[in-house]
Amino acid sequence: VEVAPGAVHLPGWLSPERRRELVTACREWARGPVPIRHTVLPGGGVMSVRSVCVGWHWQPYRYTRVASDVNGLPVAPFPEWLGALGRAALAAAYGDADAAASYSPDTALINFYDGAAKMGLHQDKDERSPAPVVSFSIGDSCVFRFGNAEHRGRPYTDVELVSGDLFVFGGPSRFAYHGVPKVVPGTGDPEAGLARGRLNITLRETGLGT
Ligand code: MD3
Ligand code: FE
Repeated sequence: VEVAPGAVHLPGWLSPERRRELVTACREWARGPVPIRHTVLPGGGVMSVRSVCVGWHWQPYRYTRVASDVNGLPVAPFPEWLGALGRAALAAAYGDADAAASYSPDTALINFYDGAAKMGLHQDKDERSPAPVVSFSIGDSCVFRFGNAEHRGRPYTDVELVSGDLFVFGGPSRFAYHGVPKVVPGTGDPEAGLARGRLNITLRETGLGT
């Protein structure tokens, strides 16, 4: 389903096995070397979601190899299988296997939402590559708010994201404002290995090279 130019939603794209595999991997990454934590913003605000990265570490508002804002350790490497999953996702969303073959995400940002966590409308502008962002949702459903690239606020479209959904944001949608105004506790997928909360995994190309 194309929600906007370049923004494609494929409900249920992740198989139950893939969901479990991703939950298992995220549990491991959440333990370290850089533990999952609430990101502290430069102004002193604390994000309600908890986050952990692999490949490159996002700290507002740049990517680094070491988590100098957490414990100073290098983040876990970005695994080859996750890049392959990103290429498969892109091919499925855009129906273009050739374009997908050159997609080489080098960072994954993992966000965990408890029942009260939200994410305000923002743009993702810290990457130096125009490549698409691939997003996987697992666990509790949420309301995902998808806006426009011009300014924060209307017009926007609210989309329900359910466990197993794939969303790809490329082309004109890559720099659109977006956020998560709420999650809906108790709507998840215990089969995936997540008893509560919502997991979102985004794959990106930082454009930073090796
Ligand atoms: C549209 N995460 O990590 S995923 C983020 O559900 C983020 O955790 C949300 O926004 C989450 O930055 C939304 C969907 C998403 C991710 C990145 C995008 C949509 C996007 C980048 C550009 C445009
Ligand atoms: Fe974002």
